[in-house]
Amino acid sequence: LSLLADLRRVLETGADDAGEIALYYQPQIAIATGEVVGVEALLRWRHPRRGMVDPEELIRVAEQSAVMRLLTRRVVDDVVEQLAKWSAAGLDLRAAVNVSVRDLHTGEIADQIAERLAQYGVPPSRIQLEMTEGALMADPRRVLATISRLDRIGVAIALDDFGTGYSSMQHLRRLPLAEVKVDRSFVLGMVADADDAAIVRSVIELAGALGLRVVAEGVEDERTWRLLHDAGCEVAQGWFFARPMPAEDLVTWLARYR
Ligand code: G
Ligand code: G
Ligand code: MN
Ligand code: NA
Repeated sequence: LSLLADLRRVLETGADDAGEIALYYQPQIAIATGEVVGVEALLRWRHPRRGMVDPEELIRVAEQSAVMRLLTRRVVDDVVEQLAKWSAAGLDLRAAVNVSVRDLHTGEIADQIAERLAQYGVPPSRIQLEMTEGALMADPRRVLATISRLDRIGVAIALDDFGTGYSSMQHLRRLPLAEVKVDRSFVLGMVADADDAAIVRSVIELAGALGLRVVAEGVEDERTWRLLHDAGCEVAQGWFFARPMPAEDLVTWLARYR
């Protein structure tokens, strides 16, 4: 549990001079036009002794305690500040931020996002939150209250890892969602497994019928990209285009991509 202690320390105000905690950004591409429509922010922790901490372990550790709130606060602050920097440089990107179950149990996150957006003069349409269906299992009423509040502020919500949870259809009907992200396990299997391909195609169709944007994550090769293109998927994200990268590298990547 010393990892938790280290995390608590590094998240204290002004304690991360070395920039141990950083956000990497992965581009999202509109399949029809090839345009970059946004980025997903993904947490990275370069631990001074352990090296790069596995992000899933980082989240698992943080989620066990109140540290998750500090971590999410840090992520939101960094992303909004980064959006303002990009905007000043003429890059009007949209960034998606992953949130955990607990982040949605109070309205605090909505207040914090609204405050930061106002402080940096960033429009709410520039930030989007990604939540998993697991968040809804724990305390559906409180989560619904929070995401309704975010929706009113103008912050869109995506349902992440879609297809891996329970009562997926109900969530799609009940929630003010803007986007569905097909879980990468299905996308990764598309080329080799007809069932995976069928699942992805039906999620694309369902999302379309419900007026939701659909993003396929985990696109690693051109054949998958083509299958998604032919299935009418709107947005793709994955190593085929780019791995998650530091903000500085993204600017270079974009310049070369265009
Ligand atoms: O980035 P991959 O890069 O390995 O991310 C691993 C897992 O960690 C994913 O499930 C992703 O959603 C989650 N994750 C990444 N960044 C964040 C974050 O800022 N907050 C939360 N809650 N989860 C994150
Ligand atoms: O759970 P969530 O969807 O938020 O997490 C996104 C995760 O997917 C991150 O860990 C990110 O590094 C990873 N990822 C992004 N693109 C690809 C890809 O093309 N292939 C694989 N295997 N993982 C990817
Ligand atoms: Mn995500
Ligand atoms: Na996902």
